[in-house]
Amino acid sequence: MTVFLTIVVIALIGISLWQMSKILKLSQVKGADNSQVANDKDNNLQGKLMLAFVIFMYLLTIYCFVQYHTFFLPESAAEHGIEYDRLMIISMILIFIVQFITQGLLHFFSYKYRGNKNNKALFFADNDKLEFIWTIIPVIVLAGLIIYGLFTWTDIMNIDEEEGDPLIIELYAYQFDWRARYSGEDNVLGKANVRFIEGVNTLGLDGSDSYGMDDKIVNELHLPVNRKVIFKMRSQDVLHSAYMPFFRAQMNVVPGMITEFSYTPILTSDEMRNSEFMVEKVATINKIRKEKSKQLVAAGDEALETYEFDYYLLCNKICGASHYNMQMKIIVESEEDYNAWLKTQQTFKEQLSAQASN
Ligand SMILES: [Cu+2]
Repeated sequence: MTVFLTIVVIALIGISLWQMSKILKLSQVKGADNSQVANDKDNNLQGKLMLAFVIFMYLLTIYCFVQYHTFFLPESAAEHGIEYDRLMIISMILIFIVQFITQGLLHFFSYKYRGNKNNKALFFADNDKLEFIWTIIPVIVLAGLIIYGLFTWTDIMNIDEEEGDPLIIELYAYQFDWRARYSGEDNVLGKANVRFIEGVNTLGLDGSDSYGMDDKIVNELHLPVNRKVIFKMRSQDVLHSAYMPFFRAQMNVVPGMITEFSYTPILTSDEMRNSEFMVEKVATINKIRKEKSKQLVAAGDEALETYEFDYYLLCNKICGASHYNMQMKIIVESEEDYNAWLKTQQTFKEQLSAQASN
């Protein structure tokens, strides 16, 4: 309702301004310059505005980099992310250089050659050499960038299950949480279907498929460092998106089909926590939390907990009311720690018999 009223008020103000400008035009003194053609004074003003605009944009860009550079992600925690970041930075640098030169020239020439009654345009038909240069250089640069990008993309998206003893894990999304299913001793995920969902069988595993019996369903994703993981993603209800920014990974999770992504984690949670970038970032966050806690305590509320960094799997598709809170902790650890943790988790078969004995 407030939004509607605001729109109505803005529209009414607009209409009254328009009407006022009509009245002003009618009341203008005869003989004043009311021509629709720009005169030298208009051209001067517009030319200077063009120059001022590009200078403002450049200053804003520099300011944003200085002010917000801490919001960039740190080095990639997954192997393919190094290539991915390189492609990103090369593309960004190229775009920046080209835009800096072309936009600068565009606005500077608009200013320098702004309209003037005494100027006469020069007739200039064409210049083959110039046209050749400004066609061939972008063609070569863009083709190079596209080919490089395609190679990087193929490299990242190529999921080879035969290569390097990968760990197979299912990521299961539903409104509004995640589950991970480890494929167990046989490293093969059992078949599943939404129709089988019942009781402890929250992921709809097919009871007649023996591959599924040793599967382990958990709500915290543990990954051994330096081992390739293949994620097979399923959704129970709507479109979700598995987003792991520190691993440079994002893949849509689509009901009715299995999507895949694969990466090799190279930095453990501890290593990332102790990196220079993260130590500084966490210190800043905790400083803000401390300040906020003071206010909360003064108001009789509980103080905020001290923040500690952890990787998270997030949902990056607005999938409903609690989308913002759809997350699962990811712990990257040594092979031994991972194995020890996995041992403590119940298999699907154990879950079923626990349910039966209840
Ligand atoms: Cu979601």
